[in-house]
Amino acid sequence: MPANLPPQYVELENQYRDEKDPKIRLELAQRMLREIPKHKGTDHLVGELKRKISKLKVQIEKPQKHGATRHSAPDHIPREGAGQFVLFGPPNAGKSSILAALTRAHVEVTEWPYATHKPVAGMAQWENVQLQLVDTPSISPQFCEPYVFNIIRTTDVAVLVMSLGDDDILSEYDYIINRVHEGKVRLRNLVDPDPKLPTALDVPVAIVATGNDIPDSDTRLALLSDVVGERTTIWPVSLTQGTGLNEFLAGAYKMLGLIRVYTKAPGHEADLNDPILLPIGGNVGDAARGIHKEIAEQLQFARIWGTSGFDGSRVTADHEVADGDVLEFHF
Ligand SMILES: Nc1nc2c(ncn2[C@@H]2O[C@H](COP(=O)(O)OP(=O)(O)OP(=O)(O)O)[C@@H](O)[C@H]2O)c(=O)[nH]1
Ligand SMILES: [Mg+2]
Repeated sequence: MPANLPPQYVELENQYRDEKDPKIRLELAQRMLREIPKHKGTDHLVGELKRKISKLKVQIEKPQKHGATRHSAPDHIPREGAGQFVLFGPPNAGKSSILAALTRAHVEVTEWPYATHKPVAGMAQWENVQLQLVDTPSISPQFCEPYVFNIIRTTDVAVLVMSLGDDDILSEYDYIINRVHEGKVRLRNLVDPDPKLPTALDVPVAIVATGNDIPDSDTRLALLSDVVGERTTIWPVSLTQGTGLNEFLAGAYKMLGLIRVYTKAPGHEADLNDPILLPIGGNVGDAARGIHKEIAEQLQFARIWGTSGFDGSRVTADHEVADGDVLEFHF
């Protein structure tokens, strides 16, 4: 086994080994595949992971014996786009309104609570990137679908949605954080670290505060900000006025820790609508692999244009790329 596996990978692998639920195992294996550095030394491991993923998919889709229909809880939403953001929180907070405003998904927005009873995914466009938003049934003392915790546990970023029209915003906040913790989801920075668990398994979390147009919303936002402090970001939005949504998408994208690079053919302009997404720290070889394995294998050098001062310089596969770089591959 190659020695240079990142700690996130090793931690995911430990969790994978202990996990019994095939759907969560599938999600973990897919995350491992994304974390693994792709080079000759890891080819074997990548192949093994892909085999595991195919097996798990077959296992999940296989109908049960005796002709029974499988009624499994919808606790796995396949990730699409640059990253997945699961919206969760108390009833009537505005989760479905956010999907209605930013995606084409069909969701039910109502004045009464508990309108959403199953998860719904939709794609939001931010600049030239697609972000997947997932609406979920609300969490409250009266009603809670335990599968929601599984959906939150395996997402890229969990987004707590709270309403600034809610007089009990602080007790709602406490309730949700504790309830999610009881559901065995560790929201990064919002709960004390568990010494028995690696912190890389904590789910990154941010907060969207809806109703920024409602009277006294400023006061409630100040109260919430005091409690949350520096632990995570709060994005105030108003769905009726359409404000704050772009800031939310920009910040959400930033939380994914990705960079965008573009490719061009010699003598042509780069297509700036079609980025290759790489984790921060990715190199020219990773970008080539983002298009096709063979391009990476046959690559001799690349020319690079970028904000960091490169203007068509020749670089090799191990050259680290920066956000916005344009690459021209030569074989
Ligand atoms: N004034 C105002 N109303 C909002 C805002 N966001 C949502 N609402 C209203 O709040 C109500 C609940 O919105 P939903 O999006 O259905 O809330 P939810 O969190 O999906 O609620 P359930 O799934 O039913 O528990 C609706 O009447 C929305 O129109 C906002 O920013 N400002
Ligand atoms: Mg809803």
